[in-house]
Amino acid sequence: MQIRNVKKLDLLHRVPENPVITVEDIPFRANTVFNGTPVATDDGVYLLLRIEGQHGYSFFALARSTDGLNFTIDEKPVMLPAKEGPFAKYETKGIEDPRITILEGTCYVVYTAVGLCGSRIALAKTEDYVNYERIAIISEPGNKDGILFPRKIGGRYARLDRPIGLGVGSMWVSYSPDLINWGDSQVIISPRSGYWDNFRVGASVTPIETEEGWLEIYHGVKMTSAGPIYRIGVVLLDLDDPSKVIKQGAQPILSPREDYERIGDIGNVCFACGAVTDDDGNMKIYYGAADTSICIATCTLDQLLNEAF
Ligand code: BMA
Repeated sequence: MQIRNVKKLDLLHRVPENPVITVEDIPFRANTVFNGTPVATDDGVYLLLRIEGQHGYSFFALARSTDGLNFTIDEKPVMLPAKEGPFAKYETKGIEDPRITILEGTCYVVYTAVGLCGSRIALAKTEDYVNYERIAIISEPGNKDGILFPRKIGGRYARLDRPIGLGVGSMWVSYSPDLINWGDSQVIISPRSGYWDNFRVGASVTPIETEEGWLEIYHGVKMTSAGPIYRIGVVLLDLDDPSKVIKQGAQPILSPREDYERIGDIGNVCFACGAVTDDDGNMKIYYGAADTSICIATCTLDQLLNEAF
């Protein structure tokens, strides 16, 4: 059933142009496009897109926009799974779900390297959004949804990630002196029994620093007899010690309801990979819908801080 008026059901507002990027916008043959991570540039907003090719594995392409809404996609992919060198054996099944963080003036991309031994988090950087330099694989297998914090915390670099322990996906924080060696890992939030995020939780958007704490927009998965449902929620973390939860939204801020979120290669998925906030606090949250298209939902930072908890 298609709900006619979803406006009152979710805190986030879908833009009427949704889906803003579909596979028909890609200038080469592909299967789907989803889970793009945005970055505000001097030219507007760029989105590093996850594209799944028709061969079945994922890689990245670049979309450019002056208004953050209408995008043009570069003619060729910008980052493909490594075919040689030390990364190759960890990317045989593709590269997925990039997340951009600007840290100390450098654009870093944390992505999931998928190989025969499982999923690992990898780190790369770029100066022009077209050429990417791989730096290191920074986790063991069984990990994904890695995102760097935009500044050091207590003198150390920090990241969120989602290791799978005993089949349970929780959101963790880890620290590093050099972005390559990571440790002091602590769990932050775990699936909540009886809630919309009862199966898995993981970081989605680069943590947003506010006076009240780090605002993290995360994804929560509910497992049902018909399969998983991916929704978007919020949690506020202590600025000095992000393993401490200040508060967590009891309800999601966006749930799959529209056909483009319900129907696709993986139905019932709203999966954010980044947000852009302007000087007035207006936010555009970029999310993959049904693993088949890229969509945008809006709100203000104040609304998230005041109404989402
Ligand atoms: C997660 C990730 C995402 C994907 C989501 C829904 O585990 O792999 O890339 O969008 O599942 O299929």
